[in-house]
Amino acid sequence: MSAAIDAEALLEQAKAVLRANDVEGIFIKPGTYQYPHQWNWDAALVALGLSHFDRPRAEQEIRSLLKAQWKDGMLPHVVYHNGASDYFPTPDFWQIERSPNAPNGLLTSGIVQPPILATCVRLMHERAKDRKASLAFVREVYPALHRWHRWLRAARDPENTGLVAIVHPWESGTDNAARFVEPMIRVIPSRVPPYQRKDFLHVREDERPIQAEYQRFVYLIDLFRQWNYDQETIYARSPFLVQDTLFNALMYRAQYDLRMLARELGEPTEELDEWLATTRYAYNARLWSEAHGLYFAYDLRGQRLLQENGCATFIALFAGLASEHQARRLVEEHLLNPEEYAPNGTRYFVPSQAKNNLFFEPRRYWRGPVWILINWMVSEGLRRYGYHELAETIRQHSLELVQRSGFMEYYDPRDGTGCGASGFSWTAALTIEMLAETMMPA
Ligand code: 9WN
Repeated sequence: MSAAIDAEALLEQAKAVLRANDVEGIFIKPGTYQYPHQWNWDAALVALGLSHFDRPRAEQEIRSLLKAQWKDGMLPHVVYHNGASDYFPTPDFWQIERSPNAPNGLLTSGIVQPPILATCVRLMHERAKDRKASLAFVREVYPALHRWHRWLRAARDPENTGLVAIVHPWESGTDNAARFVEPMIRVIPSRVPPYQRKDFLHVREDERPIQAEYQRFVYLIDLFRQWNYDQETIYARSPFLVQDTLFNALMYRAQYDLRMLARELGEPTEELDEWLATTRYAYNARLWSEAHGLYFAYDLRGQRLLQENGCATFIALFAGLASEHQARRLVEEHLLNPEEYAPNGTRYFVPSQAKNNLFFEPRRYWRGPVWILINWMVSEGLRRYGYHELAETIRQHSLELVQRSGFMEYYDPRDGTGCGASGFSWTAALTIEMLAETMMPA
C-alpha cells in the first residue's frame, strides 16, 4: 500500500532545505551539519532542483563550482569556499598548492567526483522557459565542461581504452560500496599521517564507513599529495585504480548531453563522437558479464572484474548504454528479484547493495541503504527502456521515504527510517525534480 503524497507540502519543504543550506548565495552545502562545503556532483544536482524555482541561483551554483576548476581542466570533488570547518579532510590536509595546476585563490580537494554536471546543465536547458537566456548560459559554461571531459579522457584514460579510471573510492561518489572491498584490500596503508575522523560528530558511527576503509581513504590522499597531484604518476602508481561502472556510465551520459549542447551552439562534435563510440564499446565489452546479467567494475591493478552486485550496475540504463537484452536481464533477473532488490523483508526500492550480497548492511552508507539519487537515476533509466510502471513505483517509494522520514542522506530499505546526515540537499533537489513530473510539466 502506498501512502498518499502531499506534493505541495513536500515541495515547499524541499525548497526550504535548499534555502536553509545556502551559504551566502555562493554555494549550497550538501548537508546542514555533516557537509559544510561545496561538493562536485551534489552541486550539479542541487542546481537541477533549484532550476525549477530559481534559475539564477541554479546558475550561480554552477558558476561557483566551475570557478574551482584546476588549470588543467580537472573539476575537484570539494570546494572550500569558506575555508576550514569541522569537516575532515580540511583544505590544508590536501595541500593542493603542491600542484602547478591548482586554481588561484580557491581551496579545493585534489581528486574528482562523478561527472554529472553536463547532464544537469542539459536538463536545465531543455526545460528553460527563457530559451535565449538559457542558451547564453550554456555558451558561457560549455568551454569549461568540455575541458573537464577532455581532462577525464587524457588524465584518467591515458591508454585510450574508452573507460576512465578512478584512483580513490571517494571519486565514485559511492565510497564504501562492496565493489571496492577487493581493490581496497590491495591498498596497504603503511604510513598513515595523523588525522582525526570527524564524520561521527553528526552521524552514527554504524552508518558510516568502517575504520579500515577510512585509513585507506586517508592513505591514498597522502600518496597523491606526495606526488604533487601529478596525474601521470597517480595513474602509474596508485595502488587503487578502477574502471568504475557508475563513474563511466555517468561520463558517457554527460558526453552525450554535452554533444547535444554542442550541436545547439554550433560547436564541433567530432571529438565527442569519438569519445561516445569508444566508451560505449568498451563499457559493454569489458564491464558486462553475460554469465551474470550484470555490469561490474574492472580492477586495473588486479586485472579482473569486481563481481559484486550493487546498484551501480543499473546506471547503464540511465546512460542508455545497455541494449534491450541487457536491460531486460538487469531488470527482470535482478532489480525485480526479491532476494536482491525488490521489496521482500524490505519495503523500499532500491537498496544500494543487493540484499543477498555478502557485504549488505541496511543502514551502513553505500552498503545497503536507499539513496534518493540512485532511485532517481534508476527510475529515469527504466523509463528510457519502457518500464514505466516500475519507474513510477520507484519514484513513489522515493517520495514516500522523504515524506515519512524527512530529507535524509539515505534510508533503511526495511522500514524507511532515515540514516546519515539530515537536511540533505540532493534529497531535496531530487524531490523537486521528481515532483515536477506531476506538478510542473515541462
Ligand atoms: C566524501 C557530500 C558527499 C557525497 C558523496 C558521499 C559523501 C564524502 C564523505 O558525501 O562523501 O566525499 O565525507 O563521506 O559519499 O557521494 O558527494 O554529500
